[in-house]
Amino acid sequence: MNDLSITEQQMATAIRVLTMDAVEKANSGHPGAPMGLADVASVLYNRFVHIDPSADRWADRDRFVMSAGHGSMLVYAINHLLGFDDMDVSQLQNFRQLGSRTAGHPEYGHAKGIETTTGPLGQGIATSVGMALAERLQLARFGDELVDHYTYVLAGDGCLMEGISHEAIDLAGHLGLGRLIVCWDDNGITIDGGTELSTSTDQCARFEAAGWHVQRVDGHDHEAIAEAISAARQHGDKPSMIACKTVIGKGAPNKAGSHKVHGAPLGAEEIAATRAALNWPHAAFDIPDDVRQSWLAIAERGKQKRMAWEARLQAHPQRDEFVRGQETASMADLLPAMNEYKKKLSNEAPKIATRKASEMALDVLNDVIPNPLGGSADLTGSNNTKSHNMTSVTRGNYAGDYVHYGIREHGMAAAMNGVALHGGFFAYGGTFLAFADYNRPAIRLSALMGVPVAYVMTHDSIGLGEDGPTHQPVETVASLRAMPNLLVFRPADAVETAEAWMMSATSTCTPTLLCLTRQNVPLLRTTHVEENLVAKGAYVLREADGGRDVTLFASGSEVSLAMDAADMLAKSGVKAAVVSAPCFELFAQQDDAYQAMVRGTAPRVGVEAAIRQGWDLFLDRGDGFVGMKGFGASAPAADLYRHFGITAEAVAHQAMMQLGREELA
Ligand SMILES: Cc1ncc(C[n+]2csc(CCOP(=O)(O)OP(=O)(O)O)c2C)c(N)n1
Ligand SMILES: [Mg+2]
Repeated sequence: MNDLSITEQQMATAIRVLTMDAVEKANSGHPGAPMGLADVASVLYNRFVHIDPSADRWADRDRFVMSAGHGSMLVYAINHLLGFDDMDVSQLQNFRQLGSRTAGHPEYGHAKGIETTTGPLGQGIATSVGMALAERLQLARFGDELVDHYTYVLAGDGCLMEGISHEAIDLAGHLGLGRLIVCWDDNGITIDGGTELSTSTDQCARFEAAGWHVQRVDGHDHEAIAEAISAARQHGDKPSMIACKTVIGKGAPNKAGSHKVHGAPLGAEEIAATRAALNWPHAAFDIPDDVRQSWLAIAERGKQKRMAWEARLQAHPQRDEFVRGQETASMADLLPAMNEYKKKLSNEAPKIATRKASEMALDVLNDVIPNPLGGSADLTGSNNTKSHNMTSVTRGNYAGDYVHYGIREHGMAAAMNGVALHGGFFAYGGTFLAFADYNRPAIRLSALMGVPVAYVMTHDSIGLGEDGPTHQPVETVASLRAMPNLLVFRPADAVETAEAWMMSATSTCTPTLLCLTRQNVPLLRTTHVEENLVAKGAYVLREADGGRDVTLFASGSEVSLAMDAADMLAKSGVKAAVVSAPCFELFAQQDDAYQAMVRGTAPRVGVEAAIRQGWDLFLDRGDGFVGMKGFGASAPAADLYRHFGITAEAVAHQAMMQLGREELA
């Protein structure tokens, strides 16, 4: 054991030295956390973690999340030492440089072995809850022959101070995610100085109160760390938190323990002193063979474990089901049932809220896709997210497929990211659209990482009525449309809602967000077509016979207003086309000719019960817009639409103004 710990000490030293040298070379970065956590990480990897760098997506690998993402060099140093083929020494030497895989903060998809993007503090720990949840759910479906892994997290003071940590900890404790193990880097330091400047919380008590198993260790005592992790692993159905007392920047003789080592290079002098103190005579980026071999042995152990797992999978009666569950559903899988459903809708023309239409679409969809995982932040009955045969996930019933995330929008969104990153499930979750701001930092990471989760956001405008301006989105849709790599759908009727869900369920690297009405809307797509028109983002719903005098553009609940306005204009001899625009982002991806055809050359009027921002995709500066200019109010929906002047008459009137004509007939 002694020998082991001597080598392990050197394994930790390798992390420390690679970190300080890479940060020095980049003249930028955060040496403190990786140096302080080097012992915890070395023990964790050396004795517990099972991953195979030659098969980085192996489904039964342990998940490792560096929640304190500023400590990215810890991840890069480890992945380099483990022999990941995309993390050679040049990557470390180009830390934080354009085109390298070693981004300032670890980014999912930039390099193998990065399980999630971290950097916005608190996201990592909250995302890991979703990973640990997916692991429990998968275990319940396939058993421990196929599912036998842990989720390990390193989290700093910052992660635990962030509000999202409360939601994450509470949810994980409640659901009994026993294979989630969080090591807290209890170094008492953040950027401004000592943590006593800004917090007095007893973190251990806080985790205990949320139902976690809690231990405290000296984060530089390898045997104590190992014992704690062993105990955490064996601790039944409580998630575990290990408070690891560490010294930030450990190893740097003069700067360790100070906030000065948090986010600045050590400098040549301190680096030389650190080398001497650590008894590390090797040049920068030079790792002695025996140390490298010790790290590579971890990779080899993982490979053996992975190969044994592959053999079990091949022989497993649920093999095909397991493999299929790891993949996104294909459009071909959905088409037969969804086309039949669309046809039925066009025939029956139900006048229903799009949130209800969403539930009906999910009733069909969830029977076809292999692995839906629904949920809502305590608004199940309002978001209509629980489809007909879904059952609730509870502590002890992980066979369920519907998560009651509680009133934790932010935690829900991060957990959904974690579920998607873990694999095995198509995760969607609901709340009111106005509360998208409570989800937003995690939605942003869904988009940045390109994980295909789906957000079901109901009550999407003043059309929700009496709950008033606190609940009425006005700027929300525009702000979400501003986010790169997020598809925002605002379907007009039940058919468009079904089509939006088809796009959502088959999306592979783009999250989707459905904005759905509380109020009933008429069915506009009365002629069945197999083509998914929502896929084009916007399309001509009604062409003007004999050329357009004006084109009316609308999304969601306002499309029917535009149709009514077109009828009114017809009575005045004005030929109006109506364009339904359920997804701006998809429209922007269409070729120029298609966009030009849809936009037309006639004067235009846009209508949406929201602000105009973003509508320049369809409208020119001089074109008209009927929408909101400020916050809404509390009243029945019909009164609000009249009060704020979002009516068919107003749209028709605006069209007449565009044409320089005074009065409607
Ligand atoms: C949401 C968010 N807010 C602020 C920051 C900027 N920031 C990066 S690290 C840090 C301090 C983190 O302290 P701690 O987790 O204790 O890390 P340590 O100093 O111990 O490495 C802050 C405020 C951030 N990355 N994310
Ligand atoms: Mg700290």
